[in-house]
Amino acid sequence: MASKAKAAAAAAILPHDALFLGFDSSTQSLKATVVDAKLRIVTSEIVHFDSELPHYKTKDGVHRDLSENGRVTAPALMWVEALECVLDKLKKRSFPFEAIKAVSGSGQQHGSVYWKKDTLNSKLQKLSHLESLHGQLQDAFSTIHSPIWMDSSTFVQCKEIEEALGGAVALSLLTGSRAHERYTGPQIRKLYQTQKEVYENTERISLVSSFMASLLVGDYVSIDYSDAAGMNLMDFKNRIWSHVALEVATAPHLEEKLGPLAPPHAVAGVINPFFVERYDFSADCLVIQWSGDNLCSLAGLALDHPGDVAVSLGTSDTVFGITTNPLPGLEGHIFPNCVDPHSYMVMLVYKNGSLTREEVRDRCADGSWDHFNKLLDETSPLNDGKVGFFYKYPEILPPLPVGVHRFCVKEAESLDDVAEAQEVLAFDPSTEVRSLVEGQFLSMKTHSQRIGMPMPPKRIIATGGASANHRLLVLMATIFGCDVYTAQRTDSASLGAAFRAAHGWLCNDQKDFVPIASMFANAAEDGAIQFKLSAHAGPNDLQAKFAALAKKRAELEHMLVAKYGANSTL
Ligand code: XUL
Repeated sequence: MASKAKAAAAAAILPHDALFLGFDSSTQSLKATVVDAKLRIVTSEIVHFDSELPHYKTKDGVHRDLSENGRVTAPALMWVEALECVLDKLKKRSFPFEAIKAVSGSGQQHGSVYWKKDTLNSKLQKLSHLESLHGQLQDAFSTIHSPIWMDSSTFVQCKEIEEALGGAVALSLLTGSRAHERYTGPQIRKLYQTQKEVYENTERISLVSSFMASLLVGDYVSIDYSDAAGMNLMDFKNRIWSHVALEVATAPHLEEKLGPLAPPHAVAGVINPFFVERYDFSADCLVIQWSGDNLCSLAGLALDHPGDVAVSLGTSDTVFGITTNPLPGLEGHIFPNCVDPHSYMVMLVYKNGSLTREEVRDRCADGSWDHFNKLLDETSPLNDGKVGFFYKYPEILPPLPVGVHRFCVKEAESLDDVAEAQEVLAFDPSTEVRSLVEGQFLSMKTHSQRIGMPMPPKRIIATGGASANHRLLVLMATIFGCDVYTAQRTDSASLGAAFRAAHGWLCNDQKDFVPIASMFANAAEDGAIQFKLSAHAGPNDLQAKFAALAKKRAELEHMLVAKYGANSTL
């Protein structure tokens, strides 16, 4: 280890008896994960909203408004009660709260909470440990319906905001993303336009992350600048609110309702006496700024260098990674990295993930993954130039409607003109299966590069249900040209929040920013940041051929978007 790195690692030693608590306030549950000073998981606990807090009458943690297409909300008070509930569960197990040095958390991104006028003075700063938290805050919100990331009812506001800021690309260059219906700015604008009295009766707007942190501190906690990039409101390069995005494009007097921004590794405050009295937290336990769930997952998967990428193969497929050179445009999302002030997290979300793979499996492989894998083995990498686009659901990346498009690109490595690609109606089952999975990874590679990810990546950590399929990982390693590791834990967000609690505590202790990599360097061998090497980068010549095929596929995609493209902002 170089001496500078050695010094950093020495400074990054956590007190040996310290514990750090991370929460994940997600769509369906609130999870708590505790790690020790060597980053080993000590314990975890969870509260499921539907089954354990049934009086809020949520389904999958949310309320879908049947009277309004696309409206999805959740009751903020349920998240308050869940916090008490998860801590009560830990207390029942005699968990030693007094050993916790710092707490942080992860919140579902984009969701917003509207605090009613006078709540800070009359309620939040006056919490009594003799009464429940949710009892004291039941009248604290100007609307009990908090819009969340699943909401897609703000199409009109997205258009208005993009127009006000000079178009979708201009908005993306400023805020890191074009307007999206789930993003907080369009949600706030809609509230201002349709429920003006609620907007005017609001003294503070929090994200789910800063809301939960506010409960722990007993004061309004700033929005951190990583999660703030999911709002279409922040100048993401300078990490300051954009006056035009706020006041001109979204709603008047918004800046005073949002309060200041804070670095994600900063201390938000010390824990409120409510938690000291009720649960025996130490009075000097720090609350570190909470952040968005995807950002916390990046920390939980120990991505700590530019070129580190995570690919989650789930209901929707998500790709995120670290770069120092983000390229904002019409695709994807850019956020300041929550554990490194000098880099960014770029993220791509695909609607067609596992459910689309399952549709092809059911159609071509009798519903069997074994059969699906056998079909994959019957074809060779590059699929003889057979390329497919499979959209069981309207896709956002690229914006294309439901449909399947199949092409034969004669000789992938020698064809210069995609016009020579021939569209066909059907492939045989094994070609179909390979064109699906190769297509998904080729698309991820192309779009990652387009948004500024270094290519090839340094390494990929694969997560999500489909990462259990080794053949998919081998293909991923070949197409991206890097080693692929697996992390089977599904709680990277709460784990990342616990790591961030430790990291924030360290930065505060050192009175300076400490690179998280030096904290990871001191983790135990059996700590929570060990990953299994699952697939080696494929041979170079094959990687080069895939790079050529990726180019062809991108041209075909461009052609499809020009022909069928939906100008969707979902
Ligand atoms: C990201 C997004 C979701 C939420 C909920 O843009 O909308 O991933 O963060 O997990």
